Amino acid sequence: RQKSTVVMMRHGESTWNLENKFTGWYDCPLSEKGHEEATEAGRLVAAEGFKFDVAFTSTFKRAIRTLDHALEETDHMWIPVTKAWQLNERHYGGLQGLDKQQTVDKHGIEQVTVWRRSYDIPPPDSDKSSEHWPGNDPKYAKLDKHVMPTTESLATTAARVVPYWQHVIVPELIAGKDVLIAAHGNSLRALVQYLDGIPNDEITELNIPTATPLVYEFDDAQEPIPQPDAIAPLQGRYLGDQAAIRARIEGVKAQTK
Ligand code: DG2
Repeated sequence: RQKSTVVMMRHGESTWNLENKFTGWYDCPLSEKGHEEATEAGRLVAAEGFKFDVAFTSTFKRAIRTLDHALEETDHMWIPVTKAWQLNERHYGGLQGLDKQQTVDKHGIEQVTVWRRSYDIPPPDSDKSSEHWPGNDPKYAKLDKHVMPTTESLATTAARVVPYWQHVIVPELIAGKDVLIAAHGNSLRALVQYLDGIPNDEITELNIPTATPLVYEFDDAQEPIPQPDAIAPLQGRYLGDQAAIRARIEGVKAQTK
């Protein structure tokens, strides 16, 4: 057997995506449209006949629900699912809960673009007394508080996403398994930056649309095989109407103008 498949997707639109708020580790649900998008994403995956052996998602209900829709539509509700905090969205620090456009109005587009998309400059810290610090969340009570972030850049997000990929998901590929992942805009940016070798000064331009399946095939050395119709710099291909996908990507960028 030469190839393994990984289909990854960002969750469908969340209530805070709809309200245009910085979300990060805030655990908001999918919006009504988000449920529909996730169901549609599952149908696209089902239409191509993909089979999966294991699935991974974050600890957030927007991603978990998205995965559920995809598992249901592809008739894979039976496979093992791992919910890993390492796949959580990048922590947005002191920006969590703020309106993205109002933040631009206050701090300017340059500063907000640095916070949203720079490689290694994190947003301002969140307060450890606030509800936004995961160390105060009973969900993470059994984890070492030292690993709980007060803010994260893409670089520090990658420092937990990439080792999780290498130590937990790659062994599944080596065992010949096909994998489904539902995660987040920035945790997936960190992952594809690693998989596709995207330079730090180019990852700033990459935006990942909601609930759009992204298909990677891996060779027997677990290296991605460039897919036809991939949108550079990605080697994986998005499923669905390519013009609509490009419009969705632009929509993510336009959340701050
Ligand atoms: C969004 C990404 O995360 O926002 O944290 O606000 O994927 O969980 O909806 P997601 C957030 P941007 O970095 O695109 O502003």
